[in-house]
Amino acid sequence: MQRFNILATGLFLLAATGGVIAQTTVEIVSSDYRAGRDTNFDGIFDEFRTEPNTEQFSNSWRNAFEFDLYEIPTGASVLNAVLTMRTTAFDTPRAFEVHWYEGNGFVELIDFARDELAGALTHPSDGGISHAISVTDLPIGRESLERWAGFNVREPSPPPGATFLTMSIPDSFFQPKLVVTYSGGVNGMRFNFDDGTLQGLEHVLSTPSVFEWTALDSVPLVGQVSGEHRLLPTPFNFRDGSHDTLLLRSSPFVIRAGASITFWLTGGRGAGPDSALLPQSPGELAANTSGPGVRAMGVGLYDPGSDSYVLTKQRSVNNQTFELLMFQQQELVPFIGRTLHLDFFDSFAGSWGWIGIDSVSIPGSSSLFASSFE
Ligand SMILES: [Ca+2]
Ligand SMILES: [Ca+2]
Ligand SMILES: [Ca+2]
Ligand SMILES: [Ca+2]
Repeated sequence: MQRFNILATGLFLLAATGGVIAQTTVEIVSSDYRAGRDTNFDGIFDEFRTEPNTEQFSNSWRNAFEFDLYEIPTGASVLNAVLTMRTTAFDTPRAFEVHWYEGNGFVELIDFARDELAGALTHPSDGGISHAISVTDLPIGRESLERWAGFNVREPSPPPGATFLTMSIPDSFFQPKLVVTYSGGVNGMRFNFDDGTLQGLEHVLSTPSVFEWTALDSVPLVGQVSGEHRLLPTPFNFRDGSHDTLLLRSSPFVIRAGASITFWLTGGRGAGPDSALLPQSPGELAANTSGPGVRAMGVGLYDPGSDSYVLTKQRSVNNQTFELLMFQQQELVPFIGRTLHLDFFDSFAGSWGWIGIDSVSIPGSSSLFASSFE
């Protein structure tokens, strides 16, 4: 599961000025991690590996993975960044390369062909070997790199007849990790719910029923993205049942250029392919899960001026795995400078009639709205 672990916060370093600079170190696991192959060696990657162990590279295969820099505030100074990974090989020694690119949260076929050398490594002897390379000099977490750091790994010249060089698979202990130590920076609005509260999100509809989203830490069926808490419908045993419509709203923020709004949802899609219409305004939502109006589950960018949703999203599938969804910076271009809210809504009941929420990030847009729950 993708997650962010704060290894150490509140470490203090005496600065040259005599002041004190807070340092934070985060260990980030890849948000996406896949293997891809160039089947005809023309430099264009053609297919993803579909087997569950996506770790093989060398020959025509490469691995790529992207890290979500969610925990690193906008404008922070990166003091140290180290990429760790583990390879296994026989027919050693083996020489391989790590290349860097600016990601977008998902590994796409084109990402396997990105060329910007971050480090050249050797796998010296038979068996499993852990590697660590410094990537501090890459623009990780700075203003120039919005949210995602991507890497691909390749073996340019595998020895003839050699067996594969492999990396530890996603979700395993030795999968690639990015460990970043930073100081400073300005947080936008971020919601991880790990203090057990809504962290300032507000139930908008006036009749908070016995059934509503709360920050839970003890539901074994559902994973988490950050920490131990995520918003789930409560009581969770009633998650598929009928209820008054839930509408949870952020405080206002200003859309800024070059920033995506991201959030992770678990649970259901909310409506079948033939009725996947999402509301164009909060007023279109049914008052409850059997009433007239739109019955849906998802997320909307709410414009109070027009009382409408300028963009909406829903999950793509029904399952308990958290899915990363986003309003990408390109989608947000028409709304730069506008003051909007982020809404989560659920007016849908039935099989997979629930959603859970974690790790919401609205990038630093205005210090007026800076997070107060760090
Ligand atoms: Ca090809
Ligand atoms: Ca990508
Ligand atoms: Ca959380
Ligand atoms: Ca529901």
